[in-house]
Amino acid sequence: MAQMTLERPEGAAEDWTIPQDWDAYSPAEHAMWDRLFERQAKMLPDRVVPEFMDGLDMLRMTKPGIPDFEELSERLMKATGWQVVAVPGLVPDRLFFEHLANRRFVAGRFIRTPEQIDYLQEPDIFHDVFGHVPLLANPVFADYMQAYGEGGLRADGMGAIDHLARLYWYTVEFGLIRQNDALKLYGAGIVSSYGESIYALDSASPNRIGFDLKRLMRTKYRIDDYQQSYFVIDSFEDLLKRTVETDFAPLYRELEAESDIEVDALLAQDKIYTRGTQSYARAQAANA
Ligand code: HBI
Ligand code: FE
Repeated sequence: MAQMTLERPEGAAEDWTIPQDWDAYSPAEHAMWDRLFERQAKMLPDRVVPEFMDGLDMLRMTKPGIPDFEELSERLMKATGWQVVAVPGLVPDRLFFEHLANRRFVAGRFIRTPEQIDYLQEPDIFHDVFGHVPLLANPVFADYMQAYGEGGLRADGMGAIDHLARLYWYTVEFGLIRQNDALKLYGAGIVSSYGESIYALDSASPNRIGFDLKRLMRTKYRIDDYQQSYFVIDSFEDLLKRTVETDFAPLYRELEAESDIEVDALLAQDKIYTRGTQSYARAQAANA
């Protein structure tokens, strides 16, 4: 998503990191984390890719309260060389890529309020840490996230961030995976959302399309509501292979010459798992 110019917030370091200041969290903030965690932990086990649950366990995220980034990073570092650093909110794209390329995952330190429990504009600590961090303990996905950061730095130099951002959106944030002929969740934006964890697998409304890099990078996405299309990968190994083996420079040139694809469109060449009715999106638009 094209970003307004962000100003470095008061007190943030050159790389926009801030102390997590774990001792400053209130009991209410810890309780909010526990409430969100319990709701997801109850409903995810047979929906989410098993590697996600393995990551939760290995990182001891199952213990109550907001995770302490220092403890989390110590375990994560041993597993895949990643660490979690606190930032005040969205950081400029280039910096975001820098952090990923150096195996640093930037996470908001704030947590949503009870009024925001089912929708908030900016990623909070539950989205970032519960949604994104468990899979960073998986070596192949950890490599993919670093490769994405390196790719982002190159894309920045070619004015191709918007196309590359779609890859992040439709995999890291809202990706689905096929395992033994069942579809499972792995995208952080889905697994950190109660409603979308149900909708993304069970609803007849959205399209579910086999991963195709170029097709995906032409496809627009929703930032304000559930996705109208999801892309399905066959494995993290396959996702990593398809991206690191691609020379993006010619791909970006081809993309320049091709039109965007609408969020609800299906193409003749698509490998279609679900031809969505888009009934949810239509109902939302009617009530808007
Ligand atoms: N900053 N803190 C933070 N978290 C993100 O997920 C994030 C960001 N900046 C940019 C960004 N994501 C996306 O636009 C990337 O695809 C570039
Ligand atoms: Fe995210």
